[in-house]
Amino acid sequence: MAAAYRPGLRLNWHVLSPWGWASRRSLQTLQVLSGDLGQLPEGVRDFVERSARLCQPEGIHICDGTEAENTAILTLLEQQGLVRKLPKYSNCWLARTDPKDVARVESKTVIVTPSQRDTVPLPAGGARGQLGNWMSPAEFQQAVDERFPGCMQGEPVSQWPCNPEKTLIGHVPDQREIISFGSGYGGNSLLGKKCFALRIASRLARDEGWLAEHMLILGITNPAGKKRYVAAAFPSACGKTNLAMMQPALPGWKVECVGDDIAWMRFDSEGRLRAINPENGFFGVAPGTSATTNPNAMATIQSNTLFTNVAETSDGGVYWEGIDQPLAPGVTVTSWLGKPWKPGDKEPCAHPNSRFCAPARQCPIMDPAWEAPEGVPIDAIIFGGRRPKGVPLVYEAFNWRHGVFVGSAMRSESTAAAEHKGKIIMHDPFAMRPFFGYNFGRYLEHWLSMEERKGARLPRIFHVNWFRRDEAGRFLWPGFGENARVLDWICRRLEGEDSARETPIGLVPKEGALDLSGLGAIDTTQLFSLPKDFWKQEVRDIRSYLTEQVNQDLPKEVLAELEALEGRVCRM
Ligand code: OXD
Ligand code: MN
Repeated sequence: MAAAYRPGLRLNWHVLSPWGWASRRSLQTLQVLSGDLGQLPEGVRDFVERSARLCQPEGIHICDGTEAENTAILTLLEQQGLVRKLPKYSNCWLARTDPKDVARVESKTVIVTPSQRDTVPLPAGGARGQLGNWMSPAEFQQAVDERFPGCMQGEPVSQWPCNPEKTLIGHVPDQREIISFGSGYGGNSLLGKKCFALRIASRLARDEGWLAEHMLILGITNPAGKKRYVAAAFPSACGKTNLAMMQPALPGWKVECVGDDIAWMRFDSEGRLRAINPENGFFGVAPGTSATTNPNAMATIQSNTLFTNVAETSDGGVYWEGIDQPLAPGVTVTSWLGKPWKPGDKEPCAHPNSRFCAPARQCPIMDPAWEAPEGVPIDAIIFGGRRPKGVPLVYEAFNWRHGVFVGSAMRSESTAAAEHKGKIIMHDPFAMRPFFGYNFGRYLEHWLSMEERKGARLPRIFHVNWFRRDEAGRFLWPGFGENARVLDWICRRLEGEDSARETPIGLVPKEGALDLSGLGAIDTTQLFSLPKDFWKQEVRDIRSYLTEQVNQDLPKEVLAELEALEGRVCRM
């Protein structure tokens, strides 16, 4: 199962499976530029031929995945001005996209099923659904017919071919198909990532009894040599990559990375939940990445890396907000928009969703088992979000069912990874809101059903928030490598340590149970405070979200957990 997705420097067809069209040009007139159609498995050949007839490219290149091919494609793209070599590093490249094609477009991402309710719950009172976009097969067929015929004809007119007005990312889970049009950016066009490994795979997982989740996977070893693996779900741009590659600030601890974005998990014959990372690389947000926040990512991206929409230095390097590297005297910066830029300018030099795409094997702390087909055993699942107020640094769910509720109630400040504007607190259940491949109510049922699996040893569930601020807006917790202190407490809880006290929202570290040695002043009272008014409002918000959005499909167990929380908060 491992390595289904191999991000690399390659061309993207943008089409995995067009379905239905009028044949315009016969294949005889199409040139196979490289490779042999006859050598392809029948189904693949059929797909290529149908796609070529539909899209009418000048020629067909059958990828062989070799380094020579990679180099040839890069050379071609360089000649065409689509990528630039970054001479400061080894085999690193910069691509600047059309400024209209810079992030996932959730509003144009659809799931196609015969019945709307198979894709999304029907919201109460005619409210606008926020848990995915459904399109009927007929409407989708029409959309495909409008977009694909002849779409590969002729020379591209811009440096970055895209069609923002017509962008459409379609998924047909019943056929396991993905059909993407009009965008060349990230999750819209790296179809193995969000489209397959989350949306289609979550549906496969439900049908087959496993889980496909928006989670990092890391191994953590304590000073005594005891190793545990945990999986953690945070919404986009909440520091998943930083946590997955963390350099623990606590002496003697070691973190090793299995993956930074997606986990496929299933129970093995002994009842242990085992996880694999289905990706082969990292596609991380560049701004904020530095030798302080993520030294392992910085080491990973020194070679064989494709950067998009970062700024470029005149000495052939990359630059972005928070890179924390002084510019050498005389070195100038060109922004992601190709304009001269200097520190202090109002506009950022890199797009907030600019990225690096690098092979995972280059990360200095990849776990020895990161490609093990049987996966690594998961002892804890951690949910989290960017919550400036009210939510404590860490708490543990009372049990699996409560943990599923905690996942359903996740919220976070919005991100630049998609098209959202401004900093609002958005609901993002299980960090999967943009990635559900089927009705979220049924997804909750699927999670709840794990409890009934015979012999399943369920991981414990935790919630973390590294982003709480004081009244002056300052972070209350240093984050990054210091988050190892929270993982330490989680590991001790897994060992059965009696180091938690009960609160209305879950179990938090007892006084003195969190190792804060050498950290300086930390206001633990504020960090763990549970303001009653905040939690009353939080419960109201969760209730209106779940009852409005999940409506008839909300499992009664989740509603019961919400009501239990409501009762505990009222008695606070
Ligand atoms: C990502 C995301 O990983 O948007 O790119 O979550
Ligand atoms: Mn992600």
